[in-house]
Amino acid sequence: MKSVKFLSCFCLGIVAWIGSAFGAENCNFRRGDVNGDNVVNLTDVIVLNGYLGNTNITSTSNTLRLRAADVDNDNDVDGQDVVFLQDFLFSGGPQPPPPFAVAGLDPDCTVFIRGDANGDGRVNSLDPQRIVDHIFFMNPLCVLASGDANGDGGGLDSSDAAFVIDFLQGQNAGMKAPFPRAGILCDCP
Ligand SMILES: [Ca+2]
Ligand SMILES: [Ca+2]
Ligand SMILES: [Ca+2]
Ligand SMILES: [Ca+2]
Repeated sequence: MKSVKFLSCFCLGIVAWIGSAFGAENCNFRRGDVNGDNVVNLTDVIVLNGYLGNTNITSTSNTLRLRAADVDNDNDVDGQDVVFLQDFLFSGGPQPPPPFAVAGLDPDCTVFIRGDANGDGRVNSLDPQRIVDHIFFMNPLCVLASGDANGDGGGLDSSDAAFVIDFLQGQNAGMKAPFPRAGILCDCP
């Protein structure tokens, strides 16, 4: 029954994704640009506060760009990032670490949440869609490990999309770490 259910979800997903399948995700970000509008301002503080105030990991609201939300680059997303961003914007504090002046990729360690394939800080119905987008439509995930929902060592396939669907339906034990708090993937030399 589980495989039938997954196939049903899978086919519905294919229809839903077909329109956006060829628009590759832009993985570059500016640290502190929490809402991804390429400007770092008060709106980002508000969005970050909204995210932190809603601790429901499966919520479809209060999402953000998780990598940009680690404003102080300490590999976690928490209240300290709000303080850092406010200090920078309004009190002459230091600017966020790179990438900041110009959008780019994280030069050292990238925060991610397992199962949060689209990097919006939540694990919800958009994430199995994003995994299939990666597998079948050549739209690579920005952080490959985020899509390895079943935690089988980095392999990414349709079983990871199924794992997220089962998780959302309360039918498995849930994700391995990092989850629900962000963890890190280091590409350091
Ligand atoms: Ca912004
Ligand atoms: Ca942080
Ligand atoms: Ca997500
Ligand atoms: Ca996997």
